[in-house]
Amino acid sequence: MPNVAIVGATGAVGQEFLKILAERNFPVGELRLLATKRSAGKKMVWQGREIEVQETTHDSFKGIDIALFAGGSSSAEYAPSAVKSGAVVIDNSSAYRLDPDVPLVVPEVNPDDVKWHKGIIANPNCSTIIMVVAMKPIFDLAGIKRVVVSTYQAVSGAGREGIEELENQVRSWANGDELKNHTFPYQIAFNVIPRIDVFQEGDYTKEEWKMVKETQKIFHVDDMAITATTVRVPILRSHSESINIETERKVAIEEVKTAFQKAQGVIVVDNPAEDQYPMPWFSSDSDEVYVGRIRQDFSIENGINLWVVGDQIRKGAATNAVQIAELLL
Ligand code: 2RA
Repeated sequence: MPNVAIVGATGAVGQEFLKILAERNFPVGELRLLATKRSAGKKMVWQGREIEVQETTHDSFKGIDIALFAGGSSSAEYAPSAVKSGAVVIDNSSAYRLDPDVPLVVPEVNPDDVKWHKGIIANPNCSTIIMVVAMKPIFDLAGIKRVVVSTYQAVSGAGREGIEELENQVRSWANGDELKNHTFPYQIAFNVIPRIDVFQEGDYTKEEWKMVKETQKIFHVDDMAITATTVRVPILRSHSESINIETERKVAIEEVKTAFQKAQGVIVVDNPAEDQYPMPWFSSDSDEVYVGRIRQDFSIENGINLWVVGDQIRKGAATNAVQIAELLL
């Protein structure tokens, strides 16, 4: 059985790794939990085993077969050491995603890309993963010419601090206290913030460029036209996305619906007559991407509109990484 290390084991994604490894009965020999110095010494119980969290160092990976990195700056620092020790790294940070020597993998979309890894496999950004799972059935059916996406991203995308900030602000508001913000640039409770991560080229944010460039890499279509607006909303842990797709070929909307019914990793919730559509409150804590509001875009020749929701911590991060590890096995 492979020996597995989790780097960033005490954070929101790290904790989800523990849950998902257990839920999916992933075979684990030794489980090594690594984190910053601050968390070292903490004890955690996983599947009846008590495990002490260790500080991540360059020597932490001896004997490890698979290293799951939860994200953050530790990846750029320690992933090369893990690879040198003989581990395969599955990395949830953005450090290696666009590196041409590193496959960027969503198992429902491009599973074969794991085959050419050289020690590191990158897990895409959460909003990208959720979008590409929903794009895949349409891509296979009719080809994709252009995508216009607007996201409604949960505070969990900013980790445990993001979740705590929203909870604290709601509590402060209920108590009549001042609302304080540290993680987000403005108050997030009862607000939406149309900026995730830093501004970059053309006044697009880093998150928006991730959705463009990562999607092109995953589908191996460098010139797929994609434009994104990414927005933080006061939701705890599922991201929602309004996706407009222009296809290469004309397809009937019924064909699209049938393709979604058969698609891997997708649950269709689309019954306007019964007022049913995906919503983040109901999709949280599950591994599938929920697709609904499937309808023709009447403003162009070959257009489709979708409303897509997925748990950011699970399919958007930890589940996708564990699925990649399953492909490796
Ligand atoms: C966010 N995409 O939602 C980020 C997390 N990877 O902030």
